[in-house]
Amino acid sequence: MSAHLSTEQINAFQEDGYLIVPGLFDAEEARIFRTAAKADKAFERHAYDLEDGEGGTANLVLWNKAGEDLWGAIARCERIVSAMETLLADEVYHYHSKMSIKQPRIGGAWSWHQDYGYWYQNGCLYPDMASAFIAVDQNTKANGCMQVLKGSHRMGRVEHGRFGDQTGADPERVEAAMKTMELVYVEIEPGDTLFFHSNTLHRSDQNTSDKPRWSLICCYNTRHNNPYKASHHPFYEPLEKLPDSAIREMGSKLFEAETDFWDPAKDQTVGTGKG
Ligand SMILES: O=C(O)CCC(=O)C(=O)O
Repeated sequence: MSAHLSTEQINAFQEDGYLIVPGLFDAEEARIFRTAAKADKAFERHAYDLEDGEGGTANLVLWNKAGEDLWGAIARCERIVSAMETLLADEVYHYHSKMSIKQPRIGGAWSWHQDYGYWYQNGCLYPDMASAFIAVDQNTKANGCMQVLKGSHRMGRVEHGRFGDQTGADPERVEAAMKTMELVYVEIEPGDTLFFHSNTLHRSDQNTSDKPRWSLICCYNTRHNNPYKASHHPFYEPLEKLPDSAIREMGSKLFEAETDFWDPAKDQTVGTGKG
């Protein structure tokens, strides 16, 4: 599928704060993602736990550099990067990627938050940032698919922190927003992609099913929004785009050799572990 977004798709992203592109990656590419992800022991070794406070545990594997491997090829592919540049109206660079893993029955929930709620702390002046959430497994309500609050990016950044026993966006604001904005469950098939703005409120439930829910999330910042201070995510550096065909070519290459995984225990800079 080409990277070209229609005017309707661009308008929908601007209006709603998200855009779902079914089949952005075809069945063969989706099969490569799933096979490579599940076979790669690096994900087991580098995954860290995020307790959801309700008895579940979400796992995250995070890396900053989009390298010369399959995961780098996805993050750098023309299809995603050009779409991001269209949606954010500037050159973009790779801010980080992460594999969000919810194991069957125990995979944890994510509470309501905006990514910019956290990325703001990293010295990014503008919310001109976005993510591409690519389904590796089928994402359903039962296995804890993403939920977005349609149009919530237009609220601007909501205060984030610890509120009672919850961490995330201010629950009073979220509750008010939920009265006027539509809650959308992003049930998608492998290879389908959700583009979402960094101020879009999102969450997901625990995985109560027998099926895993793995999703790859590639996050981008714009060149004009180069952070004014150092954090656990990078400053602007030009992203070398790859042709879409690189995904199939890289499919068989090793993952870990190229990837500089982030370990929260070894990093003293500000960071919540939530990406
Ligand atoms: O994987 C999910 O369900 C949510 C992940 C997320 O919100 C995040 O990484 O910021």
